[in-house]
Amino acid sequence: MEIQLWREILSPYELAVDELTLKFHHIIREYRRAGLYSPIEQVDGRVKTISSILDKMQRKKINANNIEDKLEDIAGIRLICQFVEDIEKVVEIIENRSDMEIKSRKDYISQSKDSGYRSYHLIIYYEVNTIYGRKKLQAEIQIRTLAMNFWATVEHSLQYKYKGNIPEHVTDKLLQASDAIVILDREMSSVRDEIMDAQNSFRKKANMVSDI
Ligand code: 0O2
Repeated sequence: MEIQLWREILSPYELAVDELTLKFHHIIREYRRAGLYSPIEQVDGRVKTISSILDKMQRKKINANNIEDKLEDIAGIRLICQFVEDIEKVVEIIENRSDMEIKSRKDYISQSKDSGYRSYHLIIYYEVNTIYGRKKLQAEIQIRTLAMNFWATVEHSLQYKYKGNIPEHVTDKLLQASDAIVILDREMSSVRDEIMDAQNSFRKKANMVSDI
């Protein structure tokens, strides 16, 4: 496929990622301005690179005619939470929005992947307006804790380094680390209320100073 054609295909996805990122950032701002704890801590977004699309097409035997149908994560948003409990709240926020329609979900938190990967995935339908008109496209939203994200980031780098064939002694370590993260998230949850209180008072104080 020619580069110009790729640009045309990916352009609405760039718009979707920009809009969704902005909207989730604004949710954080709204919570904080209201003096409330935000269940979303960080927002990240990306459009899948052409080489990564081509890899996945080959891996999943996807035909060039139905890339947009079959590849649900051309637009990807990652929402990072501090605590496991926040993930449910974030899903609820998305469920209640009129501009995002949930198509499907994958709960890799209750049941982690064999690799040890944990995250909650939503595939949504989202409409963008371009100069050619309206377009309803799919986007993947990954929701996970800071600790789960740390694990996924490290594992992703190792997948890249070993080209998908991570040596067994390293995968064993990763599985152990994944279990340790469940324990860490559980421990952090047990002090969630205190941490939330502390952060709220800290933010209120910081806001008062910046208002002067
Ligand atoms: P990238 O580079 O992040 O875009 P699969 O059949 O498992 O390949 P599928 O059916 O598309 O994937 O859906 P799934 O399982 O929900 O995975 C989608 C995305 O979740 C992946 O996209 C990764 O971002 C992330 N993910 C899934 N499994 C793992 C894992 O074991 N480790 C890490 N670090 N991330 C994972 P891509 O396109 O594979 O990769």
